[in-house]
Amino acid sequence: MSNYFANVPVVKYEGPKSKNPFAFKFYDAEKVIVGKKMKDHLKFALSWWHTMCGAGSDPFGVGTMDRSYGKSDPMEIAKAKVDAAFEFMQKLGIEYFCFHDADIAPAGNDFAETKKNLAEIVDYISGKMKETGIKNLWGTTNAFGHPRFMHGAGTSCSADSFAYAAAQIKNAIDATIKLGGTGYVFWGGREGYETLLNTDMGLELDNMARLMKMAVEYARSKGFKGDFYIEPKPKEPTKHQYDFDTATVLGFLRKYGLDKDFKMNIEANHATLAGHTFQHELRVARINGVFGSIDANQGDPNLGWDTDQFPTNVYEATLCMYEVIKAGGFTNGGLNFDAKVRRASFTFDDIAHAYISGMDAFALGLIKAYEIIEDGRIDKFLDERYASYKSGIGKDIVEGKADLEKLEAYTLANGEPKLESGRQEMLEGILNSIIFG
Ligand code: XLS
Ligand code: NI
Ligand code: NI
Repeated sequence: MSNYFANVPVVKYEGPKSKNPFAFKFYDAEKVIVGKKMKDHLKFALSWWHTMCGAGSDPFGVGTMDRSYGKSDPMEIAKAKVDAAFEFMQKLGIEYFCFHDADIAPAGNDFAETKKNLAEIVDYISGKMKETGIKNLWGTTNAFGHPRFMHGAGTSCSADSFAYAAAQIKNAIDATIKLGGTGYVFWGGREGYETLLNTDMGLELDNMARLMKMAVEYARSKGFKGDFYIEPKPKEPTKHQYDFDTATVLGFLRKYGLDKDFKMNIEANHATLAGHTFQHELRVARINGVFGSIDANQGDPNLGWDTDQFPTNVYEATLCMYEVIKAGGFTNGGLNFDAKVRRASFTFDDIAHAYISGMDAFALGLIKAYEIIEDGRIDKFLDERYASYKSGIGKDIVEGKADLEKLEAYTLANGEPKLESGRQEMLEGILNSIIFG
């Protein structure tokens, strides 16, 4: 094993009283909770882009972190990143990783060279995976960073840019299949618009669907059995992103007949950018049978952009895990930390602290979500709140045995509805008593 994270030991569970910054306080990987190990409930994944590549630059300043791992040749840097990534995952007990093609291998002078670089690094990663048992959660392509995608990729006005994106997707799918990934993500980085004055929205959406269909057909023809995901986000980098939120994406998938192959990769900070809660997005996915995977992070309520902070908010994590449990848990998906340390947290130690805090927050979230379910008061309240649909006229409505005339007759006979309190404050108190009790 390499030793890039020299101060970081193999991180162990020491319990809530531990003051060791390099120990888990709540995440006890092997502990069985309701029939499954914590690590299998949570399926934590490392995001290659933020963790191995992100150097801390922002619109006002250059990077503060050296991510060259002591090398200068781009392919050597890429291999050192692989060594460092596997060292980090082994030390933290993280069993999955997620990547963009561009994070793992450098671009060459032309597409053929880029393709060759990617294949070489994929082989190198493959070797490390065999040695360590670490797995790929999902892969994707970066079709938003390069100037050739300034107008979008699948939604570009340029058919050549569309073709280039398609070529990248083909190779990123090959890489994902080679690495045994169980998912392939579409995050519509620049699939949106800045102004409708220059945008043929209808053609752009049709083309985006065409590209996704091509990806599904190609991957399935190569034996890919995993899930495709769309990762909704309402804005940033474009003013309006087409994959605005889960509900919008569902409409798109159904219109183009893509709903059998695609699920959602829900990102916490994207949910809040869309004016929703994280739990809302998860709930919409769950009730529509398209819950797939999670990009775990958090934003800052005072900042209106995708700050991608490591998630430490236990309320959010608890309500998230409540939805995950109700959705039946993860199958092909998992919890990918699409999160980055702050610019001033520039040491390798900070990355470990960040993951430890995030993993502990979600471990607590898992424990507390099961406590909510075992306690039963919230689920019981919910059940009783809708009891009027279990018998009488409510049952008729649900079973399709009521029409407007019947309901008019019912109303004439029964008069004003008798309503009950929604008890929001009481329920919030129950939640607190479970989280802190
Ligand atoms: C950006 C997205 C991105 C995707 C992968 O906001 O979260 O990181 O997860 O392309
Ligand atoms: Ni993301
Ligand atoms: Ni994001």
